[in-house]
Amino acid sequence: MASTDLKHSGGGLSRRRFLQGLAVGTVAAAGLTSCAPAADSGDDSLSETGEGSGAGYQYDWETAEGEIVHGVCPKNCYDTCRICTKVVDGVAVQIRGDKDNPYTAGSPCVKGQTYLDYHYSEDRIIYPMKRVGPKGPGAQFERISWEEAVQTVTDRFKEIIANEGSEAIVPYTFSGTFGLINGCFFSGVLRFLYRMGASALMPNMCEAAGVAALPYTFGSQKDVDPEQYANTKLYVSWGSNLSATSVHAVKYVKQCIENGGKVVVVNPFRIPLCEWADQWIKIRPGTDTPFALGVVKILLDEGIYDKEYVEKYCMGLDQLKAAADLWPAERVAKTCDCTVEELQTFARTYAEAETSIIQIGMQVNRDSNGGSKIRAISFLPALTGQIGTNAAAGFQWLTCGYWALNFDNVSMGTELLGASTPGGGYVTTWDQIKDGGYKYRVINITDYADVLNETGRYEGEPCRAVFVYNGNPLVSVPNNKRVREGLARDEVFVVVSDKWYTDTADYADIILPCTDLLETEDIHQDYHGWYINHNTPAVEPAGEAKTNIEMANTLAKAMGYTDPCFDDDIPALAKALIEGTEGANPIYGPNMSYETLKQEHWRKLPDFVPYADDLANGFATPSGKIEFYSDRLKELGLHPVVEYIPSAESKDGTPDLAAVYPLNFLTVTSKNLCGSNWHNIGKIRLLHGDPYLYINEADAAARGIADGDAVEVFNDRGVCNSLTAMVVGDDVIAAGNVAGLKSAWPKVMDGKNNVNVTTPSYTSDYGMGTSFQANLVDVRKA
Ligand SMILES: Nc1nc2c(c(=O)[nH]1)N[C@H]1C(S)=C(S)[C@@H](COP(=O)(O)OP(=O)(O)OC[C@H]3O[C@@H](n4cnc5c(=O)[nH]c(N)nc54)[C@H](O)[C@@H]3O)O[C@H]1N2
Ligand SMILES: Nc1nc2c(c(=O)[nH]1)N[C@H]1C(S)=C(S)[C@@H](COP(=O)(O)OP(=O)(O)OC[C@H]3O[C@@H](n4cnc5c(=O)[nH]c(N)nc54)[C@H](O)[C@@H]3O)O[C@H]1N2
Ligand code: SF4
Ligand SMILES: [Mo]
Repeated sequence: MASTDLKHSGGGLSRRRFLQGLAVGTVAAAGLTSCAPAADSGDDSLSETGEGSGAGYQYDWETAEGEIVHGVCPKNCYDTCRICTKVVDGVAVQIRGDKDNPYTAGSPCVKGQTYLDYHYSEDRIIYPMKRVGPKGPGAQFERISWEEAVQTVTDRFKEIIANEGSEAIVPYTFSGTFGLINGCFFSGVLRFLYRMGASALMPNMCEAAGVAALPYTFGSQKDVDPEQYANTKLYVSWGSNLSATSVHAVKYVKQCIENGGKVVVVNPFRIPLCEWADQWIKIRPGTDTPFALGVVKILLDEGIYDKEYVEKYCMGLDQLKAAADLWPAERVAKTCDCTVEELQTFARTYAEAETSIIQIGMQVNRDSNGGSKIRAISFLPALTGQIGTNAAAGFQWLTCGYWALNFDNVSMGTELLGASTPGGGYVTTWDQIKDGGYKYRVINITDYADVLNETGRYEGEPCRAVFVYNGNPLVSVPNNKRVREGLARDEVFVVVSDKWYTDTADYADIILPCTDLLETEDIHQDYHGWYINHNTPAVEPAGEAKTNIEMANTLAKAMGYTDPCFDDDIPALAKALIEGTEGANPIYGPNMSYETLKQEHWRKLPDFVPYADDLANGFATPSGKIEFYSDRLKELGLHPVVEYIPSAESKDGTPDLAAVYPLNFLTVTSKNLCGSNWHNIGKIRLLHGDPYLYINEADAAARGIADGDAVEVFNDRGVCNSLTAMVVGDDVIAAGNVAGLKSAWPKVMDGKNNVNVTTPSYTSDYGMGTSFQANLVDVRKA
């Protein structure tokens, strides 16, 4: 069987239409609430394969017979939509939002509305496959049995373990499903990998710098409930774009405005929310630290901070003042490409607000100085007494921290690996990893190109097999040309578990078919909202698809591992995850168990004020206070308050490089994809349209580039040749910066490279995360 034909058919969309789909630029405010009711999903003009009812079944939700099954969208998306599937005679016939859930009521996003197309797609891989012929684009596969697939994989793994050692088996996993059992962070699949002694992967692709930074200030991380955006007096969107990343949260920002609240945006690139904002500060990328310190200086100099609160609950004010004194307004304006007035207006608006929430986007932390940025921002709500004083005050970064479940029961890291899954938390240096008690080599996803090619930090450390599940490294990982070279090496045996012939799967020796949300039981935590959810499978797995847990248990047994843990099924793992947490964590509410969650489908944390307990009992920092000054940071060789170290590629940090490659390349999230998911699905491919490069008119003119020209974005790492110039004014992006969307599949774009051939693999200052945004390029007409 040939690899799926994915010829691009996304042309023909008008520029206006595309802008609407992308939700950038001059979009009417009404277009922001992109969470349309289900009835709007049948826009025939977008339909390639007809309306998405499973197997062509004609349904009427209200009257049709059938069973309604409660589920959750498992994608790596802020919203974690609660959805209901109607099932008739074993066939899923329609998907809707769970109307009882206020957050995602009504409907999933437009992508979620295509889940039935997705599920029943003829392109889906539902049988094990082996490659016949060469690796790479155009690879051919033929169907084999699970027995043959498992035998081939385990024979090769055993051979590698005997010859090069178990650590030469290198996993790649990230966010295909975000289920806690079948996902990547603490999943049951890790038991198999840890038992084998494979390299242990730090899954630090996304949020590691910020997760590491916030506890240095607050001792823990307690984000506000996004439903409280509606009730706050000032909502600050700081390097975020909910219109793309969390369509269901936009309504709460709208309610904030309707309730008389103000909105401020801090972002180098225009987002739809700018239409509604009282102020938009078009900050230069990478310079959030000096901007935040400039705000601190104004608050302190003008005495417009909460003195009583700071005196009582914070420590290190003098040292903070010294750090902020380096940033008088004129210097900030010059460094951040804003005006003194903009900075002052922001500072005073922020200080005056009775309540405020800073919603920090994740892109801010994907920078070599990303942890410092998040730490600098964290001082603002502390200075203004917004921490622990009101449910609608504080910050929002990501809420996973609340779900202190028994993750180690699921991964068995402590037993099998010697320590729990590496990554996130306080892990800031390789020394901490070395001292962490791991029995096997730890690798960082940030360095994946080096791991595969045995270069850099991994010089001389063999990579002989790659085991990919829940991820698409050839789309998502930085420095992608080198990732492709690594996967192409003859001596690297590649196993991919997926349901699509992704660019990565074209390098697979063996493909193992995985299930999707309609077929997979799991527990899902929100990471923006305050919900925990259970997904009930609605239908039987297609063909011979297996859940990740079934796959891992099958492989483990074939390796000869007789440990009883490989008999655990998903319900057993779900019980082990949740059991005992009621006592351990009272915020779950009464009777929290696997059984009750299964019956209730989802549960929200009870109302409470984040950090109110800390105000009463002390913060979980060494001093018990909010720490503007941290000895722990000093011990790690980092500035104990915070300092501006320019991004690893930037005008301030690397002027010589900037003379050759003068443009900051922002690679941001698409409303129409989730990670790389959906780019191969006809309707969504049409919505996503041709990928654009947003370029300021001055930069375009200097390069002889006209609107609509095919362009190449390049640096020493590679050439991204899939983009078309969208020439825009200062009202979208300033000269010196260009922006494109992340996560496009090369094979959907006639094999052209996506943005990640240009992106670097620097490690962020805190947490060893990625640095996608520290990326200097130039652009030329193709
Ligand atoms: N539709 C959809 N939703 C998703 C996802 C998806 O793929 N599709 N992915 C999910 C995942 S995995 C994640 S991590 C989140 C992504 O969430 P984010 O990373 O927050 O989303 P982005 O839109 O990529 O980036 C937000 C904004 O940061 C700005 N920005 C870039 N650099 C800087 C900087 O240095 N300073 C400041 N202040 N702003 C900067 C960009 O211009 C952009 O508008 O979204 C989640 N939700
Ligand atoms: N340039 C640039 N690149 C970026 C970013 C950026 O800001 N800029 N952001 C990064 C971020 S924040 C993220 S989160 C990553 C996302 O990076 P990845 O997690 O690698 O990418 P996904 O597209 O989410 O990969 C999901 C794959 O898993 C498969 N899958 C889905 N469900 C299952 C399942 O149940 N089992 C198995 N075995 N497979 C399954 C899907 O079909 C899909 O092919 O991208 C990163 N890439
Ligand atoms: S991708 Fe996000 S918004 Fe869309 S259905 Fe899934 S969870 Fe909801
Ligand atoms: Mo992410």
